[in-house]
Formats: sequence, structure tokens, C-alpha cells
Amino acid sequence: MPGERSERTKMKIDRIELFLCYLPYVHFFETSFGRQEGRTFILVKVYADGMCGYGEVVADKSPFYSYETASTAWLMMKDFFVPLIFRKALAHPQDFYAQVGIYKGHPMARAGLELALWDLEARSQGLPLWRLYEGIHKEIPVGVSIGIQDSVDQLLERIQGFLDEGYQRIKIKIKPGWDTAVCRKVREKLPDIPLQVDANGAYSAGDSKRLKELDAFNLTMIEQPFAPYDLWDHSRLQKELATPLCLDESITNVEAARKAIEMGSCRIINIKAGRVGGIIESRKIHDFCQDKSLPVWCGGMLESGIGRAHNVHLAALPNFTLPHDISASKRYYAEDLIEPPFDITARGTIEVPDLPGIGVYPQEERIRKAAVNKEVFRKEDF
Ligand code: OSB
Ligand code: MG
Repeated sequence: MPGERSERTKMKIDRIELFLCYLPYVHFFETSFGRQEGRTFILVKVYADGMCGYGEVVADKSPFYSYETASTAWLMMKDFFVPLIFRKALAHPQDFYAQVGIYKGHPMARAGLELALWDLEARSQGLPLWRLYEGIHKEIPVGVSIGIQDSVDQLLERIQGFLDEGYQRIKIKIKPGWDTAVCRKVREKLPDIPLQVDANGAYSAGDSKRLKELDAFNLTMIEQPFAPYDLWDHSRLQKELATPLCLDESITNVEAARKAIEMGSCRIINIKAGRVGGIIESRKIHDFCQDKSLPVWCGGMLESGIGRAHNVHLAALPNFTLPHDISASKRYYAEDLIEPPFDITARGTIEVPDLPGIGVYPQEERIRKAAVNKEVFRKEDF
């Protein structure tokens, strides 16, 4: 495992800070779950030897995407994961990963802490995260995920705007009633762009006939048509579809990935560190998929620049080959929490930062402004 340290030089975490934050979006984001105007999330700071690492918990205010919320994640960290780190003197993310497995569930809460420990570890070694992860990509291909709009014309206008900005592919959110007719109109206007759709589990097996109509639109993939637990119906649908299925919510760990692949439930996997509990589990899924010749890409949860920086470094791994849901800072927030902001190159890519840790500078003043609650935990209190 790269990034391992000897006992002698092991860091000791002496303080952990949690910030409950809210940032308004530049444009509302609507999925099959509903419309949102901004994002609630938790920033995690872990301190050791005068250094600090940053992580982000992607759990939202409400349990739409998963059962986790910002409140449940806060509680799990406070009652279980933070005490575990202090009591067992865990500082290396690998040690945290090995020990936190005694508890069930709550991957987003774990991931926030694991990410912060990775940032700290990388900073202490003076290396960017992508080197610790053994990444190879110096820049990563990126796309944009566009929510459900008030009208198809508005959607077409937004798509054109993002294409003009240089994004390599477009993903649109779909739900029953905002699907085939929308895809047809997009294809009439833009017959050749790389286009994919994401249903966030809005369909059920009875909708299979309708979903098969999507084969007509030359989509790169259809993401998560059915419920997260439903690998079986995904496998039945994939057999009848020419378009590859991509699973997001269903892939909660490497075991779920193995079962999905063995059952033929998908041909592509979207990896999100938050959904699967951190970088170590993400790498296991990445490696397993690589072994099975399945391409993966990095999904997003509309993170602040801190969470997005973590995604960018993860996406530097070799088998992350398809364009990611990692967009420029200004696509999400008027003022991101980092400097410099992420921008799109003329090649439709984002450059992987080469400075230590996440490789971008968190802006403390902006974090304070975004924070609606804060809690500090000290080693001496455990
Ligand atoms: O399903 O990929 C998803 C955002 C929030 C929750 C779930 C999803 C999304 C996105 C946005 O599609 C991707 C991004 O961060 O750009
Ligand atoms: Mg998705």
C-alpha cells in the first residue's frame, strides 16, 4: 500500500472539526427526487502535528439519494467515528478503514473522515493525493450533469451553453414523463454529441418497455433506472438493451460491484467515494472493474471545491476512462470554497493539481461564511 508510514513517524490526530455548511447553487438542480436551490454538506478538518487535512461529507439535507443525511452523518461521526480515531490513535486512512468496518453503514460519514485523513497524510509527505493513489492521468476528461428543466427549450439552451464551454459530454436527468420525448428533441438538434441519461432509480420493472425506447437515441449509457437494491431487474433490462447500463446508487462497495458484474446488471460503473465509504473502497472497485475490463468514471454530488478536489485526484487512477461528473467551480457555486477555482481546459478536461494534498487552497473566510454550525473535538476529551 503506498503512503504507509513506520510506527516511529506515525502522526497523532489531536483535533477534529466539523462544519455544517450551506451553499446556494448558481442554478437550481432538479432530479427525479425534486428541485433544490442549494446544498447542505459537512466539511471535516483533521489536525496533527500542526498540519490539517480537509474532507467533505456529501450527505445532503434530506435522504433522497441515500438514507444518509447531514444530520445522521454528524451524529455518526460524533458518537462513533471521531471517538474511534482518538481512542485507537488512528491517523493513517488505511488504519481508519480497517477499524471503522466494525460499524454498519453510513458510508458518507466515514468517507468524509477518510478523505480528510488522506489529505493530511499526503500533505505530511509533501505529495499530491494522486501520487499516493498511484494515479496516472495528469488531466481528466469532464462532462456536465444537467437537471430537469422547466421546458425542453430551456434544457437545449443550457446544453448548448455547456458545449460552448467545452464539456466533452452531456448527462441529463430523466424521470417518467421527462425522458423519451426530451431525448428525441435533444437528438434532433444535436445528433452527434456524447449524451447519457440518469434516472436516479425513478423507474420500476414495469417500465422496461419504455426504457427500451431509449435505445433509439444512441446514448453512451443509461444510469440507474431502477432502485438501488434492485440488481436483478437491472440485469434483466441490460439483456434486452443495446445501450450500456451504468450503476450509481446500487454500487455501495466492491462486493456489490462484483455481484452486479457477475449478474450482468451493468456494463459501466460510476464511482463516488462518498457513496462507497471512501477512497480505499473506491480503489477496490476501480481495480475489480479494471480486471473485468469494465470502464469506470467518477460521479459527483455537487460538492464544494474541497470534495471536488478529492474527486479529481481519484479520477487520476488508470481505469477512470470515461468523462466524469466533475465540472468547473462556476457551474455549481458563485464563490467556491477553494482557490484557484477549477476550470475547464480547451481540451474539455480538468487538470489534476500537483501541490501537496488536495492541491488547492481552502478559503477559511468563505468556509466560515458558509458554516451554519461547528463542533470541535479534542484528543484530550476522549
Ligand atoms: O446521481 O449522479 C447523481 C448530484 C447529486 C446527487 C446525485 C447525482 C448528482 C449529479 C451531479 O448528477 C453530478 C455533479 O456533481 O456534477
Ligand atoms: Mg447518478
